[in-house]
Amino acid sequence: MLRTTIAGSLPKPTWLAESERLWAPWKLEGVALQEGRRDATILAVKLQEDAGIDIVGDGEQARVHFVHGFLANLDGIDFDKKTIMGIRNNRYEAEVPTVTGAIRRKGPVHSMEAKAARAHTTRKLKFTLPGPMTIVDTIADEHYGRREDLAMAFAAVLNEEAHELQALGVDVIQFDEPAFNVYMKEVPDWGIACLERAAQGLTATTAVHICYGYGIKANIDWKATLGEEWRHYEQTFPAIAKSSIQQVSLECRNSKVPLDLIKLLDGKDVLAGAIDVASNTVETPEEVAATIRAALAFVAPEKLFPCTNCGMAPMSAEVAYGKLAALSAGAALVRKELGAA
Ligand code: MET
Repeated sequence: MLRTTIAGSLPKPTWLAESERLWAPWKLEGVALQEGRRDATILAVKLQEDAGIDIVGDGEQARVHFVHGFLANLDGIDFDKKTIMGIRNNRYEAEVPTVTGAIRRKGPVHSMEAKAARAHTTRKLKFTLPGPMTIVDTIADEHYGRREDLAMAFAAVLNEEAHELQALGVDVIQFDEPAFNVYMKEVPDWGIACLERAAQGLTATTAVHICYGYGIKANIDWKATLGEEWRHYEQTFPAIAKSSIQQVSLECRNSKVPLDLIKLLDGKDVLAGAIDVASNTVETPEEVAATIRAALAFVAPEKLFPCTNCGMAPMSAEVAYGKLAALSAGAALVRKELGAA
């Protein structure tokens, strides 16, 4: 019970990319870059093991960004045609590539790092992919026209990739849908259908990560406008609860999400964020334990997975791995209280 895991991304080593920066470009090229992406993946897996994380990930070390990393080996995308676009309902601007033709998967996207991670840990392995709605919100479109049509096209290629990752021994496939906290009406209209298409036929555990974003200024400013109670999940959880996706995340640490919204996820595994990624203060194990205990009022310990609120890509390695050690120490405290090893 209370198996710990992470939302996905971890800081990259400073020899691979500039630290404490989203979308940081690579510092290496050619063969050195290929080896660097692989070696950083193995290192991230080992550091998660040392921190005591139970379900480890590749740390998203081999991709520049959680959305654009997946687009690397697809037909139909022009990476030279860059558009500056307001994303997440204009919360911030990003330079994004453009869809100029039919989306097709040319071949494996993440096999290299999935194989490297699988070869170097016997723990359960989670792999993250961007969800269809979030991809559509992070790319310019000159070909499909309707967001739901583009999302369905991405769902089909995500599904191919997910099956390949599963065949390589990945235990959990998580789709990242921060856009599910932004486009509330579209989530039941077409977001979940696209998500289920992406997960179609998988036998691995499936998860959806929804959050209030990385700990960057634009998101911190946005959260300051959301009032005393953040009730976005209330609009989407009932539809997600009816879906085939097995695990759902929510932010619990330093967030204004009412924890009783967990009740809307009856039957699902809950990935409870017990680590704030918008603060460099490392939680104490006791603080983590308090968050877990609060969530346990609404979900059984077997279905509760202590996690980070969101990805840690923009943090320093020292802070991020310190927080992971606190996460596992806090979970261990509560397991002990419950009489479990
Ligand atoms: N898997 C992604 C990460 O951990 C999720 C990001 S959602 C803003 O970085």
